[in-house]
Amino acid sequence: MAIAEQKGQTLSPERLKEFLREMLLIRRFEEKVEERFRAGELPGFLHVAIGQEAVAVGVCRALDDGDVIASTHRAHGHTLAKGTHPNELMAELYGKVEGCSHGYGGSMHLYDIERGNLGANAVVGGGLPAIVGGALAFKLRGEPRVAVAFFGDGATNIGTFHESLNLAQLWKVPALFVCENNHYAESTPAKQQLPIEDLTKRADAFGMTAMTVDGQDVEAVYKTTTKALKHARDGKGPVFLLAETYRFTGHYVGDPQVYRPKEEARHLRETQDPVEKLRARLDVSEEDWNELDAEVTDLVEGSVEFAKNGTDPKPEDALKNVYA
Ligand SMILES: Cc1ncc(C[n+]2csc(CCOP(=O)(O)OP(=O)(O)O)c2C)c(N)n1
Repeated sequence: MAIAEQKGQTLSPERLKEFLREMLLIRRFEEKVEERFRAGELPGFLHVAIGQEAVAVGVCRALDDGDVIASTHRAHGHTLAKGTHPNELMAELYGKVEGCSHGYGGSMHLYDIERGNLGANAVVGGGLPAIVGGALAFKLRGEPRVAVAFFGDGATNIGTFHESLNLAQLWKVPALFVCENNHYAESTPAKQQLPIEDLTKRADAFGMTAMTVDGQDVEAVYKTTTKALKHARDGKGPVFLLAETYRFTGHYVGDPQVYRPKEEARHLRETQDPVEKLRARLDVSEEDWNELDAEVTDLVEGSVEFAKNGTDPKPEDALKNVYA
């Protein structure tokens, strides 16, 4: 794609259609994962980010190849958007050697170093210190790269969040802190866990530049991220990017969601769906939509096949790669 388009402020309909395809791929992937998990095929614990796809795609599309990310327990979308093939991600969820973490990780420990994914984290706030370290390395080596941490609103209550922002700002490292404010931390609504409403005030406390964006609008996320990355890459220091978003499902697959009104998720799906919003804006015809949907659905079905035919890790290899 043309550099001017990649870095500029205008996105062509073709490029936006690529964003739509990617969001739809993440949506279909997570729907399938939820289905296979409920069927008892996937080990472990599962969090999907259905409703939050525009943040993953808008941020990751704005990155350069050398930039790195770290993610959270809700990591499938970030991982796909950073370039991991659905086959490798699905194989990881099935615990297979062919998975992106070779079957050692599962949903909450997705790694893909080759694609600049420094890993998902089951520990809330766990990715932020690694991102400060990565950004410090880029700065010390004089490399024009940015390190990006994804985390939720709940993570802004965690010590590592404050320590990371403090050092990042002090050292003026090229880091981007992307807060996906979906207004819940597990079952706890924002009002019961956050002492402030405007989370950019968290960044103010460190004198850090902050930006806010509608996390349901992928183009807006892309454009704001582009600005934030330029700031960081130009040596002006880290940026806190607040993306206002929503999760349409429970905290985890199986969550009975007794902590929120039954109609809330339905209402959010009807009014805040990032995929539907872009589809409407691009005025995608029924025929084009069906074609796009069939293509990504095939890819997802293929990833399940790939994963099921994968190799189970050997029990004797369980302690390989354990360093401490
Ligand atoms: C250090 C730590 N504390 C608590 C937990 C349990 N826990 C898992 S997810 C979660 C909520 C996190 O909320 P948020 O950061 O807003 O992310 P979201 O789930 O909304 O994506 C909590 C408290 C944990 N995994 N790690």
